[in-house]
Amino acid sequence: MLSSALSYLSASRGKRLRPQLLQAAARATGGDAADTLASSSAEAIELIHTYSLIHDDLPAMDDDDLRRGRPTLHVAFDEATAILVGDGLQAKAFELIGSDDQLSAEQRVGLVTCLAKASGFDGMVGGQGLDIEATEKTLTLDQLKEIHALKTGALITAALVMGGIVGLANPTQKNTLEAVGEKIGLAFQIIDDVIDVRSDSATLGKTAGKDAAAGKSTYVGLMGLEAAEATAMGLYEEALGLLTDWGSDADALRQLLAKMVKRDR
Ligand code: GRG
Repeated sequence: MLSSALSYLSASRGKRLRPQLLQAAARATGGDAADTLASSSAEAIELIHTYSLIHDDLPAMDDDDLRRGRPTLHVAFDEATAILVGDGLQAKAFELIGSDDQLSAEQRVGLVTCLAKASGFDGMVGGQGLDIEATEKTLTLDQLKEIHALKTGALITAALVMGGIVGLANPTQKNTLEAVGEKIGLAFQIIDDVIDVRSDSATLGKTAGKDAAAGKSTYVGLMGLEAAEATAMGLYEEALGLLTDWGSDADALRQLLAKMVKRDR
């Protein structure tokens, strides 16, 4: 059963933004060789992201039946399978990094620690907990930002910082990558709310309008559509501005930042 569920998952890939970000940050700081070296970490972060979507779709969480244009895993199989696949993907992520002998021991420890922190109580899981608590409550903009910084932003920031670890970034570069991650992570989430209103389920590959219908605060609900979009674009410009002094090795990263905000799904 688990292997059929894994085949089902691999037939419906998402946009793979986090692995692309990680590899682009590795290239920006360590060139071509670092991009190649980053492949295990890139795969690992996508596994964590995929696990989070599977668990988020479960009836006890967001209870959704459509993801990446197909029935969610617990609908196509059953809840026990979806829980186990999520758990297994999470463990596999750390195994991939820990067993990559092309990376130094120091890099592996740094990568595992960064990914674990961003996924756990101080990151994605903590944000998901706050998000569940906030259902049916009207939040302030700052409260919404705090939830999304943890739930969505932490993993996006980790992708950039992990790329820096593989690329042997210096402390200044690492700080810049972290700051870029915070800005683009928030912009990405705001655009998610914008396209959730503008788009339909067929384009999104997931149920459109779900958050507002479930009584959740959204950026569009709190700010209005145009202000939300303008805020996201402003954050994107700020993120890009942080990379002004970076050379052509950062071009792939710049292009990805644009892709994260100029999207319709
Ligand atoms: C269950 C521990 C746990 C956490 C779930 C990430 C998350 C936390 C929930 C997902 C809810 C959601 C739809 C958030 C909006 C932003 C987001 C993460 C969108 C999905 O990411 P994409 O667009 O998806 O990169 P693809 O399918 O392209 O990989």
